[in-house]
Amino acid sequence: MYPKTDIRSKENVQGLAMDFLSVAQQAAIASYPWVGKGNKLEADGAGTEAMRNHMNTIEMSGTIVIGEGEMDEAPMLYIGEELGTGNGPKVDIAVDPVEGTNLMAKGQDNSLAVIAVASRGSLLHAPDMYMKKIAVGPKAKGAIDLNLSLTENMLSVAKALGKEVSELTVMIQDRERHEELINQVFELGARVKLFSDVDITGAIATAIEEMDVDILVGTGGAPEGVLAATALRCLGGDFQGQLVPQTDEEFARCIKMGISDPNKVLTIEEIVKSDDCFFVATGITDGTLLKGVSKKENGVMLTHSFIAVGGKKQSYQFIESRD
Ligand code: VTB
Repeated sequence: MYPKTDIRSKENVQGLAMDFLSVAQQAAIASYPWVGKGNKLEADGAGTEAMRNHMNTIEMSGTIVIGEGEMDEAPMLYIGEELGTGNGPKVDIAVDPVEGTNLMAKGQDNSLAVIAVASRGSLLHAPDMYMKKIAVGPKAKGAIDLNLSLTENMLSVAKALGKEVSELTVMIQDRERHEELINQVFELGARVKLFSDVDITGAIATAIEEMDVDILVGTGGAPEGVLAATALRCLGGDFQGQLVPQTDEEFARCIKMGISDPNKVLTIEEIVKSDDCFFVATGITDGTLLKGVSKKENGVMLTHSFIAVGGKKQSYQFIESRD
């Protein structure tokens, strides 16, 4: 029999991975009725409620460090909310019950339910603001520096990968603020892969060979940055992030959340301080990483999930499940 309780009694965070896989699956299934219905709030509410209910049954003492709100904004999962039975491992939890809410409300591809879990105190408490990000897969670990230009990073990543710089593919969110980054890719004769939303998928793609992406770069949400950094830590890739507080108020919020130098470039080890972590995602709508939820005969719900666990193995799995 699977020695579930033994793993937990050793306070092993990773022993919770299968429980959280189920949390992500249930959140995706709960949001499914809202796909393409133009109602972001209902979709988010359904996913959130499913996550909360399932997380509360898990033998752990969990604290939300990245959620949907920064205060008690019920029904959203809020930062500081405590979940689980109170027994078992003490963990930090980052969630996005519906990542890509706009996409899913419009019935478009690439929305996901995502969760990152790590031992207590090891995830950056990122405020909901922009973060500059760069991500690469395992072969280019150590070859990135967000203090340098994208051109310099591309030259260094190409060298690490043993490729010509013109052979690189760089994923960038299709936004006006990224015009300068996109031009740098073109000037080197390399390829961009622009996407509308969900930069977590782009970051993960750098660590999965079949997805043919070498670098993810751009400015997106800081919470999504922590989720992506956890995935890459598990996959053996690399990630750097720099918060971009745009007002005095945002700067003050960083300080309040314990970030003493909000303008500092943070390494993956500073964003996710432990290998005792894991990342789970379940597709809501079809996407480049995962297929979405679908309803089969007799009401059976088919889901597709991705799970990566930190530590020595740095492995990942794709899981198809019928519920
Ligand atoms: C970013 C990105 C997310 O929304 O937060 C983006 O990290 C918001 O960017 O993955 P804009 O303000 O330019 O719309 C996502 O794409 C989806 O939540």
